[in-house]
Amino acid sequence: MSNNFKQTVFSGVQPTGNLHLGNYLGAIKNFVELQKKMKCIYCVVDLHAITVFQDSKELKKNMLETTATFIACGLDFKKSIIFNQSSVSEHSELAWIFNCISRIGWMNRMTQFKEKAGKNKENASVGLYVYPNLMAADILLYKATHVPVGDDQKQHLELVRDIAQKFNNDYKSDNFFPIPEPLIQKKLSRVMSLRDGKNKMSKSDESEYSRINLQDTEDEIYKKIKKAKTDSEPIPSRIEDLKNRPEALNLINIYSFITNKTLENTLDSMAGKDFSKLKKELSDALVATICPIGKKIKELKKDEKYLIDILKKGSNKAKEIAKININKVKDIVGFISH
Ligand code: AQP
Repeated sequence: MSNNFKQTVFSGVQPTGNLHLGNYLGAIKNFVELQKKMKCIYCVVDLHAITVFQDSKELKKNMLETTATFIACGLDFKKSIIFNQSSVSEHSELAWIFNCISRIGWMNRMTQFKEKAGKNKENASVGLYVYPNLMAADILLYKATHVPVGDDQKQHLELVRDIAQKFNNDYKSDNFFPIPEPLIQKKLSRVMSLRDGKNKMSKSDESEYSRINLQDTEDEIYKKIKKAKTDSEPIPSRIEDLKNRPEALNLINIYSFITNKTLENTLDSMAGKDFSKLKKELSDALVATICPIGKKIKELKKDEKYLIDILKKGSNKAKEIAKININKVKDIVGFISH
């Protein structure tokens, strides 16, 4: 169904703190590749961020930092649209319409809400509960056909597809919204915590040692990898033998991805060795990849005006598309626009 649409990429990142290796390898690296071949729209999703309380000064700082990170990782604001979500009010308008399309049963199946709300579900914000409907609005407002995300967002993307389909069916406007395709890295779809290989690397993990931040110094990277949890077994020669060793698998996966090797190649060269050799090589590779990005982020952060200007220009471009599409949606729904 999406074949009739102009190929458009949309994705967002929350300005909720230091971006980390998981955000980079799982999502942003792919954003950079895609801008070489498709029209891309990348958004700093501040409306999503406030589903969990954010200090207003911190939020502003994080907005600029995320924008700086986009640029430092290689996004080109002349080629792609880079903007902040709250400055294009059509996101919220479409999200409301989708709140009325989406079903409570669908929301109740979302595992990320259950994880983030934890035991105290009654006290979670309503925004956190309907977060996936806003995500659907972000993507469909631009009739995006492709969405690069980490594996953790797969379920939300399926919901976006259901919402698009239901809107098209309910309003008998077949083919109005595309049914967007998730673009999930096959080789490394989920970077796991360095402290617990069963949980994803995440900004909100209390332990700094669970993640490599893109602004970490050389020393911090060496220290964190040295302390990364492994087990007492040596590196095996077969992938199957990593099945019940999540921390070992995570380090080997990151190493293979970042050095452009297959998992088999890594195991061939490392089998029988203990983790200290892999950790040393992994740290070297991470320092070579991450430190130049971190340095660039720190430089860019000094020029707030430049970063705000990028967001402003991007928002104006995004608004042009958003206005046209929201007016069509309003017409389909039966609203009278003035
Ligand atoms: N560990 C990860 N591995 C692969 N991809 C990941 N992403 C996040 N963590 C990993 C992908 O990064 C993009 C931006 O994520 P986000 O900031 O919008 O939200 P998130 O998924 O909630 O990220 P965090 O770091 O885990 O934040 P908190 O701690 O606040 O929940 C998305 O495409 C995501 O898939």
